[in-house]
Order: sequence, then structure tokens, then C-alpha cells
Amino acid sequence: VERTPLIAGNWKMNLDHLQAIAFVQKLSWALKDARHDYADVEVAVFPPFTDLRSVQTLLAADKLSLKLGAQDVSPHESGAYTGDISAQFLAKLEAAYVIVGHSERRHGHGEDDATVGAKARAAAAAGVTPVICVGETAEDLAEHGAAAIPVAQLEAALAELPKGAEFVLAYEPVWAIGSGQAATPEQAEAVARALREAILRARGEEAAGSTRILYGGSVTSQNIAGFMRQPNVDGALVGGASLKSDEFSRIIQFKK
Ligand code: G2H
Repeated sequence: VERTPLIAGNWKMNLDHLQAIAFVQKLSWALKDARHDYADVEVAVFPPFTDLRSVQTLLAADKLSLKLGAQDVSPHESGAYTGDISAQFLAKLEAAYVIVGHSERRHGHGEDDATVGAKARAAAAAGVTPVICVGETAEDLAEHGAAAIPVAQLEAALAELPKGAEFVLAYEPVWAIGSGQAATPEQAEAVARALREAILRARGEEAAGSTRILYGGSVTSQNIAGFMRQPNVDGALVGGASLKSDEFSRIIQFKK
């Protein structure tokens, strides 16, 4: 099966809307220069909520096929949920993707598997593809090995997500996030393979063949190619290195 690689830039809580406009303009110039080098790669940026409208306007005016994503979403449709953002609002802003269950939300905001699953379901219902994040901590790794916790997190999320709903999976070992210590391509591949087998069990052959599995955790232009060479790794969720337009455009132009 051919899966279009996805390179996703998770800005986290960086770049206000004015900085975002300047950044996306710089990125689009860099990508226009490099156009032929990444024709078969899908690229998405995930700015803070307050930037989405500005970035959407820029992207709509641009001929580039940069996609827009959000970093989180409410599990609820609408109503008395102070501070929440509805998936329908994201859909109206033409957000193609939304990250759910990033470890910084699981650990910093107490999000459990059921909440992550409910967020994925709300996103899918609004037509926004959830990017479901899973990953083990250093303690999990020592105790259970690499794949057990990510697979359990995936299965719990899929229990909430209707059959047939499209999703992207991001494997982000917590020990590799923002640490400068990325997993090796072989480590990423081993867990990605286990995750694809779990998709096969839960969703069948078509979903297992078509679902993209990203690696995330200290991805840079120096290590991207090694991940992209792995048969079960279909892209990357990039944090720190997505905040520099030159570096991010080098990542997008990875050469296997
Ligand atoms: C993992 C990743 C992006 P970084 O959180 O989701 O961040 O590339 O900074 O490790």
C-alpha cells in the first residue's frame, strides 16, 4: 500500500499570531524554492488556537498545499465547557488534523485513555482527522518494554473511535520528547510495526494498510531520513525543529 508521508509541525505553546504569520510566510518561500523536492509529502502545521485563523487565511491565499492542524480539541460538541474548543470550530477553520493525547496533555493535564478516545471521536465526527499520540515513559520502557504501553493506549483510543473513521497515529516515546535523545530508527520501526499489527487486529487489513504512523521525539533534519527509511514509519511529528523555517523545510525535503 502507498501511504503519503506526513510531516507535521507541532508548535506547542510557541509563536503568537503575528510571529505565526511571519513564520508561515518564510516557510512558504522556502518551500516554493524547493517545491520539486517534496511533491509527494504532505505537510501540516499545528499552531496554538489563537493563531489558527491567521494561519488559515494565509494558507487559503497561498498556492501551497500546507495543511492546518490544532493541538487539542474538546470531547464535547458545544455548550457549557469553559475554555474548550469544539471540533466543529476547527472544521470551520479548515483544520484537516487535530492532535489528541499528546503526552504533554496526558501528563500535564491528566488526560486518560478514555478522554483521548472521546476527543478522537469528536474530531472524526466533525470531519477533522485525529492524530492520536501514544508513547511510553522511560519507566514504562524499563518495566514493560517499548511497545506494550503504546499498543494499549492505541487500543483504548480505538475503542472510542467509530469503525471506519480515519486517523493518524503518532508514536512518541516520552523519553525522546524535547530531550535531544531521539529513538533509533530501529526502535521506532519495532513499535510502529507492533502498532500496525494492533490496527490490523482492531480494524482489519484496509485500515492497517492505509493508516499513517508517524514517529515523534527530537526529530531533526539530521535524523529524519533514517526514520523515513523504515517500512512502517510514514512521517514525523516534529516539535522544536518545526519552529525554525529553514530546519523544518530541510526536514520536509528529507532524502531517504
Ligand atoms: C514530541 C515532539 C513533537 P520534539 O513532543 O510532538 O517534540 O520534536 O521537540 O521532541
